Amino acid sequence: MKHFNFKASYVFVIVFLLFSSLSSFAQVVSEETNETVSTTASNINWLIAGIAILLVFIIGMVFDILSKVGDVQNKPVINWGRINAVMAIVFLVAGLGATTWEFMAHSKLTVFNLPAASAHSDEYDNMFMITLVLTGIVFVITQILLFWYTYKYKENKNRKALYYPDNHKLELIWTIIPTLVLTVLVVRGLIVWNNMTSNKGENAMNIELYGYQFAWNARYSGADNKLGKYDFRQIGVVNALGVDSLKEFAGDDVITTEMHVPVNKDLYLHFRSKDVIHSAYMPHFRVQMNVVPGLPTKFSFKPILTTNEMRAKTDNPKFDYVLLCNKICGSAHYRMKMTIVVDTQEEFEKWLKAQPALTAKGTEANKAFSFFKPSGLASK
Ligand SMILES: [Cu+2]
Repeated sequence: MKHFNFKASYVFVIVFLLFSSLSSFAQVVSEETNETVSTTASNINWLIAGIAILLVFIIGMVFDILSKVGDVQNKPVINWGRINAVMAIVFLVAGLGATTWEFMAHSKLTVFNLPAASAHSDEYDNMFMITLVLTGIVFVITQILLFWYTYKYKENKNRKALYYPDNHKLELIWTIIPTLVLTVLVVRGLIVWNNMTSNKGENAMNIELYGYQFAWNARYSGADNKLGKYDFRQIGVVNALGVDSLKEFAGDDVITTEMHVPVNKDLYLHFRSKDVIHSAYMPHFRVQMNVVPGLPTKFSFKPILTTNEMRAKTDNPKFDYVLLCNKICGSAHYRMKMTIVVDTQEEFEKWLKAQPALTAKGTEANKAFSFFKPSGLASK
């Protein structure tokens, strides 16, 4: 920019004036409707707006004077081209430095530093890292080129811009290479995803996770390993999940507020929401699934480390696996959390037997049940 355009600064000031006065006006109106709020805050807002407008005016006038001085001397006082070029390099170095720092500082806080806690964790992490490294390399190269060329080709009176409308070879290269790379990433991702989410067969234990504002319930399928039917019309104070306990398979179902799962056992999770869209997120197991009203979703996984083993490995006696909601679903979304306890087989069976089933008959059936002996399913 050769001269600072004073007309542009006028437009900027008018827009700023309009915006700040409108927002202050809105604040005053909203405060007048609430008598308990004092007008001090709105007075301060007006003061800040006034000072800001004054500052913009003063800065605009200083640049205008400098540009006029440049006109008189026939030599610009401020070399905007050079300032822009230097700022590009400053931005590049600071940006890459900040990115590196961000990765070093925050990667220590991620679950990637903990041992893999589910059977599919390694495959998932591997895929994540490949994508991160590939996109990271492209990110660094493109940022360096972008800012370096901004610096290299800064304004120069002795240089004329080259008219270079298109280059088919270049466009083919930057279309085909990303297409091939993305195809490989997406296809591999699909294979891993299908493998992760598919039902692992009859031996997988069916558990339902029921989300609502703002908590979770787990429902175990009991001795028959089949979740009983539910009906939203039956949801009420007593029957929070709307499970029809008179229907087939429902009597032995167990509803809990803490989730216990046995280690090294395939689990088949069924997600259901009562009200809005939630997202069941179990970061240590690399599991996340949307929980949508009216649309049951599913996910399967196998925990491979018990809570106690994880506590020993991480040297953190307070460690707990968690189920979080990863979708902002309302005012208390942040506390929509449930503890997950990964037990040994014996511990889990003992815990489950201590939980009451929906009906007394179901409790009897569960007492004689062992999840790890499908042939031993109790009935009579
Ligand atoms: Cu939620």
